[in-house]
Amino acid sequence: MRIREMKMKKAIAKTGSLLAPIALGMLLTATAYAAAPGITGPTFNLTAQAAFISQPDGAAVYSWGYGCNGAPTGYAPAAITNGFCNSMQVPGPTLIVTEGQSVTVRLTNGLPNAAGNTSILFPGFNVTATGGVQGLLTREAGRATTNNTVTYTFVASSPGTRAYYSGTQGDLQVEMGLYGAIIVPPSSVPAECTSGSHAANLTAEGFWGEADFRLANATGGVGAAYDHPKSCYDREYLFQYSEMDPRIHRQAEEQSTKACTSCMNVATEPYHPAYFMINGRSMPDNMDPNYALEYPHQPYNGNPHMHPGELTLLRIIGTGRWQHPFHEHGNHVRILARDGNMILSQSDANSLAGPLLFTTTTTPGQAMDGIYYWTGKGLNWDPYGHNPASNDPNAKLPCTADANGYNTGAPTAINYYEWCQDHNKPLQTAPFGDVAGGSPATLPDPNIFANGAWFGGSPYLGPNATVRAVGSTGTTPPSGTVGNSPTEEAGFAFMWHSHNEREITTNNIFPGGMLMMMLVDSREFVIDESN
Ligand SMILES: [Cu+2]
Repeated sequence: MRIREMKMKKAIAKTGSLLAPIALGMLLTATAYAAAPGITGPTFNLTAQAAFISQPDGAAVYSWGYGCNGAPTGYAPAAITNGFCNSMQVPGPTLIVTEGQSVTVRLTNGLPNAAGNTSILFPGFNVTATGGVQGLLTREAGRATTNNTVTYTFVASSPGTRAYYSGTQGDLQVEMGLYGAIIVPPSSVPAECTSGSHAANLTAEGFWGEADFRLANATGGVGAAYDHPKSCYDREYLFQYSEMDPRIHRQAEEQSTKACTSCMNVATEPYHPAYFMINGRSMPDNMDPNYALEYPHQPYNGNPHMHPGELTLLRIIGTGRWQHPFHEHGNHVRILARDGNMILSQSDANSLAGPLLFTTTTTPGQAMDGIYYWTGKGLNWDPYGHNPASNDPNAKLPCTADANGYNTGAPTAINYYEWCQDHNKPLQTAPFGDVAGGSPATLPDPNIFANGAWFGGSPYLGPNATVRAVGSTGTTPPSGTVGNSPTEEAGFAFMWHSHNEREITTNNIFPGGMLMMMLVDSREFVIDESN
């Protein structure tokens, strides 16, 4: 897939299978955002249980997952107020603790008797396990009332993103869904994160009435992934990549009612996965909101948003058995850390030494943190469609280059962080909405869906962008597809997806699987991650 950018209105279609252009108006539903939601501790009472998770082809797949054993201490980020934590979910609850906290995780085994024991490994931490029964890799929650609960304690000794997963019969139990993430924000945020472009982004977000959805903001409005000034960030998202072979799940379901203990015998080879998931959901389900009630056992979505110039922290975990070559269109991703270890230059501890990745290829069990941003630099045309001849004041905004070439003088400007070298170079100069004259480019007719159902009728960002874009027949963009007011989303949609093309199907039907859209929104569009 090489869909460079498309223009679209609000978030995306929720549909059973294919995107049918004729149904576009019905497909456009409420906005759905992501952030990195989870539960707070430092004590967590978890259980491992069975339930059915849903797939966009209509399948209800028997799965195992960690969930909350009673109400959690709390939810984060605080700006999300509709959180829930049921007794089974895939992925398991994202555990959010602060660097230095002493963490206690109590796990009670609620799996079928035939499934046997279960456990949790916390790679990267020095764990003490008590209770339960001794297993191969750690102590496990057993089958008897006397050993049904195991307790893991450890100090969240360093910041970062890490995986947790079953340490019992991992080839079956991780496949069944027993995995999750633990996020440790640093105990304090470096001073550098409160100045410069981060302070300006904060000013801009506040000016446009935006809440802060970062986890590392205990002191208010600043974020850092690590105890390091090169790890400042403006937004964050957590993406856990996994796949499922429905044959394995079907056999586990068939044997789950056997009247015997630890007697399940499910072959985990040969392996033929048919579902490829981001945070436990396949596209387009992953574009529905966090905590959407139709997914009681899949509360987390995959639907990133950002404004130009913001540094977006990607917390990435490979949880399945396969590697997934995930491509973030729009820019490369600078890797900050792997498994909670920052990658710094050996000769200069102030410089990052992680690779700049085209695809952030996941490795089973490995976590990584990376920074992504988009500014429009290098397009060689003005993504805002500024044209000094226009009658529209929004098409005549100034762009004053800073030392790096960006318009950063006024954080509250709509075109904050515009790349000034391309200013006043609209793709289309005429017909240009309200302006007549010669033209280097004719835009496609927005009424013809050959451009794709997500083409919004304008190649420009921001208010009145659709007014400034006129198609070959002179028609205005079709209703229901235009983002024409500040309350309507009119961002550039960058397809983020696995480059293993079978992985962007759901049970072999395209589109589906590991596919989502990064929406780069104009500044005046308030990114609200709370619903
Ligand atoms: Cu791609």
